[in-house]
Amino acid sequence: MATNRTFTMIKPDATGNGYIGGILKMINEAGFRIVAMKYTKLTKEAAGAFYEVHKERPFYGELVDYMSSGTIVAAILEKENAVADFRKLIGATDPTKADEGTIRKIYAKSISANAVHGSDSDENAAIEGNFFFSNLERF
Ligand code: FUP
Repeated sequence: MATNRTFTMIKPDATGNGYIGGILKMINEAGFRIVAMKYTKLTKEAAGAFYEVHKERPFYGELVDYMSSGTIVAAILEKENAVADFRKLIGATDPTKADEGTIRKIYAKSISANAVHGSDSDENAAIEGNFFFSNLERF
């Protein structure tokens, strides 16, 4: 069952380049409500745990190093059909393949430093949201 919530991170390339405001503006203008938000930094261990599902992929080590290299913004977003609509808003993983007007097309540097994360299912949105925030029923 759809939860109408998704989880996002604004990644180190985007926070470092001063894109937090621009990205949050696009998220708000697309109709998402920010339920919870945190400006923080992942340790290598935390990044490794967050991306555990990609452990066997060749880019895992690089991904963990990159995601723990700078500050991030973690947030839970709410909207009808949140997971699918947010994936549409951010665009393809590789920014050279992302549609015009998507967040990654506008702000991402490369396939690894691709500006934002968006959950790929309701189940993962819940798992990823719980990784950063507790007692979500408060909101
Ligand atoms: P996405 O769901 O669009 O974030 O993409 P994936 O789940 O396939 O990948 C997760 C993260 O791994 C991406 F955001 C960036 C990184 N990645 C690479 O560095 N190289 C690749 O070839 C694919 C993904």
